[in-house]
Amino acid sequence: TSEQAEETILKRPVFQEPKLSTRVEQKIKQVFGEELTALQVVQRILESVRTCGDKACRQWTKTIDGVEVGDCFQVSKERILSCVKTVDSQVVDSLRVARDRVLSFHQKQPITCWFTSHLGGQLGQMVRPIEKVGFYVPGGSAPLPSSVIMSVCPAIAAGCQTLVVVSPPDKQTGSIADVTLAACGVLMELGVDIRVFSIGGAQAIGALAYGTESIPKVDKIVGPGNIFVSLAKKEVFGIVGIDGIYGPTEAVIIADSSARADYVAADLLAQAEHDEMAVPILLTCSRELAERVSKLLVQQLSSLSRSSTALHSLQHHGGIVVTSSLEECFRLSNQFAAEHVSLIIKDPWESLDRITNGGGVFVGDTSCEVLGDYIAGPSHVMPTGGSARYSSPLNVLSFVKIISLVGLDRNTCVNIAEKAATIAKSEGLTAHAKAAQKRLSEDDAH
Ligand code: HSO
Ligand code: ZN
Repeated sequence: TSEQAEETILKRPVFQEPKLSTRVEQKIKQVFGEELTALQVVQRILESVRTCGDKACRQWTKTIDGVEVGDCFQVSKERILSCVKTVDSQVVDSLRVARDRVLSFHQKQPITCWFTSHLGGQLGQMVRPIEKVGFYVPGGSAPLPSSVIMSVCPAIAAGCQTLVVVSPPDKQTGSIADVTLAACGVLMELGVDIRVFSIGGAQAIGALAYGTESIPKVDKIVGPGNIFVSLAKKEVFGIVGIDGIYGPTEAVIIADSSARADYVAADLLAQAEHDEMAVPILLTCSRELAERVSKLLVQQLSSLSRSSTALHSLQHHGGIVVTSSLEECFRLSNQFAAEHVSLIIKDPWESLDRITNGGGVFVGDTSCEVLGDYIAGPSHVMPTGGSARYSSPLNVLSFVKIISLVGLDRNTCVNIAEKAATIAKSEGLTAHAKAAQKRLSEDDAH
């Protein structure tokens, strides 16, 4: 019920460092020789990267990832382009279609310079791309070529010049997955220069924030990562910009009796297979739908390659909530502010006004989240953990700065200078007051 859900799956803890698994705790003890919190680990790594550059990066990559990097973290252009040729051509072609759609979507985003004369002279804004951007592409349990497309395309649309992709090398192969490199190659086909480095974790964030001998310092770091990456981004914020702090992925499906239960079950499972911590939630006013979905989840689960991950996510972080009305579904969904909100209801377009929070809204059963994950158009990097209450998915605005423009004419200057001087005096800033008052008479001696 709604009340139970509010107390359980929809209740978010205030952001706190999650408890580390015993495996990770043991690893920390082995690497550092003592028990440390995740934040302490991150602080040590960042400090060593700041002071020792590549040498520290090489050492952390060896001790943490178990990979020996040679002279250089950078993946050569030849290697990237060869992956475009060797990776399954249907995958590469699909990545090209995704690239074109995602780029085209972001090129349409209306972010413009504007000027107005109604306050005297010209006031307005100029828009300039952030020059250098670092993209963190997680390695983890699956290679994520889609994250390359979904993070970098909005930055290309914004006109950013230096694009630096970092991703952890795989333990077995010692390299970034071929398919992830192929995604970088597909973007390079557009004529943009992308530099790719085999480095992950907090050391990658440190390298991008401070710069090392081989890895360039950037102005902003974007993209999701594990808890160490997220804490590192928080730590370097200020030295560089960041897009946000991402937690486990979340989906809320709002469905009524008109929904196809098999679609709803499939969409919940797609979310659940990401991660044991992933959050798949169905909010419905139809008990009958809830029961059918519940049965189908069990049936569909058995055929999945990651069924144990999906089961854990469903059992511990997901659920089906039966509400008394559709209105109640929207209330709960807005309160939860999920990364993804799907509307599988009759006349979904009529309900858009009811949505106040959510990273992305997926309208109707032809717009399932999975299409958004890979190819629809908007970036799949969306706010999680309730941050959709105040932040947005990656988009062109994430990669530009607005520069305010003040170009007053003489008349306006004279009209408002006295008021400015008055406020300045109220602040006790007499130099400010004088600088304003000097503008009052044109024939003042210089
Ligand atoms: N649903 C994920 C994105 C993703 N899905 C990548 C598959 N690959 C977070 O929005
Ligand atoms: Zn997904």
